[in-house]
Amino acid sequence: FGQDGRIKFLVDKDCMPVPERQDARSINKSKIMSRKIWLDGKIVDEADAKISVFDHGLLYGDGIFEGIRFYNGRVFRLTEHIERLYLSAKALLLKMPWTLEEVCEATLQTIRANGLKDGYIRLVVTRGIGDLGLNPYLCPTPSMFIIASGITLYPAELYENGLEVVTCSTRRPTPASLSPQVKSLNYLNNVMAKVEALKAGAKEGLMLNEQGYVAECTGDNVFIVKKDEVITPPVSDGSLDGITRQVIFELCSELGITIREMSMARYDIYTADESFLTGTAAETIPMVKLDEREIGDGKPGPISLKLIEAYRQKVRSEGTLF
Ligand code: PXG
Repeated sequence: FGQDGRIKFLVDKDCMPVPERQDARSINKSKIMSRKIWLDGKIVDEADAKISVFDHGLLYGDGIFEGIRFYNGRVFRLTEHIERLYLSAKALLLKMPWTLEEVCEATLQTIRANGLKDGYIRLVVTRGIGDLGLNPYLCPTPSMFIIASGITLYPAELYENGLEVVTCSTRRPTPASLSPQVKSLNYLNNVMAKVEALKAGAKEGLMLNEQGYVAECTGDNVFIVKKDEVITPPVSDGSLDGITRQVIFELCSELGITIREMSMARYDIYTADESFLTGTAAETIPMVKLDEREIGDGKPGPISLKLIEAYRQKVRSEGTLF
């Protein structure tokens, strides 16, 4: 564990992260042990936060999640995240046994129980306990658990120097299958794409849609800057309708920067002046290389840096107090 209490990862020669400590029991004995989890209405110790092996969230990936950050004693865009959770639930015919307000309050309660000021929330709703067999109607009650902890997607120096990204062969699924808007517990396309990127020595992977247009990265939305305009693919090209993406639209409008949506091919990123990625976990981070092509001069660009700074200020000054 680092000084911030988060698990630190070493990177092996294949660029596959391995826990610094392999023994899960030794991990459990350390300070992580003190984490409190909200589980179906109760705050319990991490060691007691258990889900049945017959839960369809585990058996079939039948469930949904949200990732939310809190900064400086405030949860950033709490309502938007919980609203998106409810939209995912609706798409999956998952009947939430709690109101939106109750889920917001449970989120705040979890943060308070862990005594944190800054961190990351993972909110998971599973279909619940059922029988073997896909039928979700045999699972009477969904389960919800909320973890308040930390998350570090990329090393700190990459926020200064920028990320190198490679294109993955794993595509974003077509909306004719499960919509990419649903934050479901089946993230295997993204996990496999991430593995491809890590195997190639990159920290992040670009995912295309079925037609070969840019959708997004494995956990972040993609933006380019060209001739002082900020451009991002429409969500209909296969990205998640990111909440951080939405904040970039707001910041551009506040700062007088032109922003628009446009379908893009990899060529558009290769030849852009600047590029950056956004996501709750990733926050805002410059992308300086794609598939060995330097983007612009290969350094974080001025408009990206301006937006990144504005984002940092916004997250620390807005949000739901807890
Ligand atoms: N695309 C995908 C596929 C995502 O999962 C984003 C874009 C960014 O959306 P927001 O709303 O966060 O701006 C996400 C969300 C992780 C992790 O552990 C990543 C996300 C969420 C939860 C966990 O890497 N990204």
